[in-house]
Amino acid sequence: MKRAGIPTEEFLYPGHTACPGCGAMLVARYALKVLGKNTIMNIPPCCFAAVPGTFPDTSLGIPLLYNAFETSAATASGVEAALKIKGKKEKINVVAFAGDGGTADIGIQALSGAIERGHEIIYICYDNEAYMNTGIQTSSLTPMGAATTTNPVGKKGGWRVKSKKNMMDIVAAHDIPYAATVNPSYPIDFIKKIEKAKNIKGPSYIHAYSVCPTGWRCQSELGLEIGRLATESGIFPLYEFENGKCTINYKKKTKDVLEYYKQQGRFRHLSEDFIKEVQEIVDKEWEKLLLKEECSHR
Ligand SMILES: Cc1ncc(C[n+]2csc(CCOP(=O)(O)OP(=O)(O)O)c2C)c(N)n1
Ligand code: SF4
Ligand SMILES: [Mg+2]
Repeated sequence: MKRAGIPTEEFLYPGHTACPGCGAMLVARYALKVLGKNTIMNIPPCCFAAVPGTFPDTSLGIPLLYNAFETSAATASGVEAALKIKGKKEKINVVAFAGDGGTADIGIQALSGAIERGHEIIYICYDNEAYMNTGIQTSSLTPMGAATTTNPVGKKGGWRVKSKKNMMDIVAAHDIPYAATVNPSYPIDFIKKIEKAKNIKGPSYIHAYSVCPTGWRCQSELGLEIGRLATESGIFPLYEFENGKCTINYKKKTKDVLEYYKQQGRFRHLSEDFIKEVQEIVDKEWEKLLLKEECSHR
């Protein structure tokens, strides 16, 4: 059953130990609402491995397999292959659910291999933009200007000066059947994309915006608002690759980087000039995305 376009059934129950306002919990909650009970989750070390609870208690209503940090996509591939060998008639969704560190850094080789082999798995990266579970260390998805414990602010700078790795482009370069960005601030778009990922033949990749009030030094009750700012500023655009075709799902770019950055303590040390530089990069990336869409639909 759906209410206002959102499935009403829950597979993530109260009682978990995530921080208030944790975006990863919303990402998992929405994804599981669509995927349902016939789902197996493969989870590497990350916040989401720590928060559902310790045996025999769990706030997850589906089976899960904990895997080594670098092996989420490989483990999910193995589960998918094993289910085939066992001749299971009913469709079981095999999901890898990993953080940005576990995806863009240590797990990238396993992810690349799984897509290349064509396993029917749904890989969800919840991107909270740092290694949060071990104390807010920089990952290759930490945004430009952010302070982390490995990029601490000092008199001469110290914060991260590089932009994020573009995971969507990396998976698209594998000719993946389906890849999409999702943001819990846009639940209907989120639900539709998980439905597509569930029904597509072969591997799919979901890149999920995931607010972390603890690591981003922002107010926990502002998570959804901050999420909207991320998309409305073009910092986290909503788009998808469907059999090579790129479609932007939200085209109003009405906010600027400053509005988004000033909500978060991890950016509070930045000068106006630095933020202008970030704005130029975001604008350029947005133009490139528009072109990608135009070219792929020709
Ligand atoms: C091989 C290996 N290296 C390091 C760790 C320590 N470790 C556990 S969770 C974690 C951080 C994970 O970061 P991310 O994937 O971004 O997920 P998040 O914690 O942010 O949710 C690290 C470094 C580990 N468990 N295994
Ligand atoms: S540190 Fe961040 S990602 Fe981890 S549980 Fe807390 S809010 Fe969620
Ligand atoms: Mg992370």
